[in-house]
Amino acid sequence: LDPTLDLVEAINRLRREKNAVILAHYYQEGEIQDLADFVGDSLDLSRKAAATTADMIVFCGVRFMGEVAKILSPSKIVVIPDAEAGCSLEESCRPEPFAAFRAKHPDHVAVTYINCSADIKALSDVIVTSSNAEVIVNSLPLDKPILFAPDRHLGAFIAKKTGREMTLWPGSCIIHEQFSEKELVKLKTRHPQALVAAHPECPETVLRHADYIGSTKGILEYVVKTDNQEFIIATEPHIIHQMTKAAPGKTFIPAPFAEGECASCADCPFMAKNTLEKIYLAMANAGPAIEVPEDLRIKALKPLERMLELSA
Ligand code: CIZ
Repeated sequence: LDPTLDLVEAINRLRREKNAVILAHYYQEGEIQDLADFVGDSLDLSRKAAATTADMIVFCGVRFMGEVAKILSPSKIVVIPDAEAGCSLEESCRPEPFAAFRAKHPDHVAVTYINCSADIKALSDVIVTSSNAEVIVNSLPLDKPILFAPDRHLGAFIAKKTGREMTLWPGSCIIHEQFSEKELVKLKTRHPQALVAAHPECPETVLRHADYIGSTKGILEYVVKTDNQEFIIATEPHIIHQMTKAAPGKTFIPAPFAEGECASCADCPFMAKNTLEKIYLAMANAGPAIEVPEDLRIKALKPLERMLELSA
């Protein structure tokens, strides 16, 4: 690439020429969030993907999010800046062992977190995000036990909230898993006025110190509307970019990992693969493009549509 190229200008030109819409997750770098047409969580971004009239969807997040966009909008070109932007939760749940897990519990409803591959979605009854998991689980027939995959912390949190019996897949997010209870307690003593907002992918040992537990969107709304100046944020810290924009006078402190760990270690390494340069190239080359074989797409679409209906 020409080093003098103004990437933002070039991306804006391609956005017009290709009739593209740029979607960015809250965990993206601030400069990517600022460039996007829509910034949000995977639920809101899937709704945008399903409703768009654009010809090209540029999904700045991780691969499974682009895959959801393609499943919902198969006639669109869906590109992602980096084909290697995976997800540890997706990795933890492979189709063969998941099919065996289902087969072992034939009377259970399979409720699956959106952080998984299209193959796993195709084997599921309903998909959830952290924004709608509680509502969706509450809507399921009471006589049906539930299988929840792949995030065991989110599953345990939802089981506790809803009082539903759940068998959990043993997966977790490499980032949320590492927030340290001990360091969080130490941080709270240094900031006694700070309220703690945590994502339900965090272990229970962290959640027990939280004043609010919710999805990225929920946490964002909480810090904006709560009459307090200081918050400790236990999720991927790039969401602080939106918090600072929405509540400029407030202070947001990223929750810590274990003592001695780097300050930015809670940055998701998969989300961080996306850069302005790669966005520009993905738009110019119409790739890496997400492709989902039609038979798989139809199977994965069903539980996604069920999610959209149940959380409308
Ligand atoms: O659903 C999402 O976008 C994720 C990965 C987290 C959240 O809470 O929004």
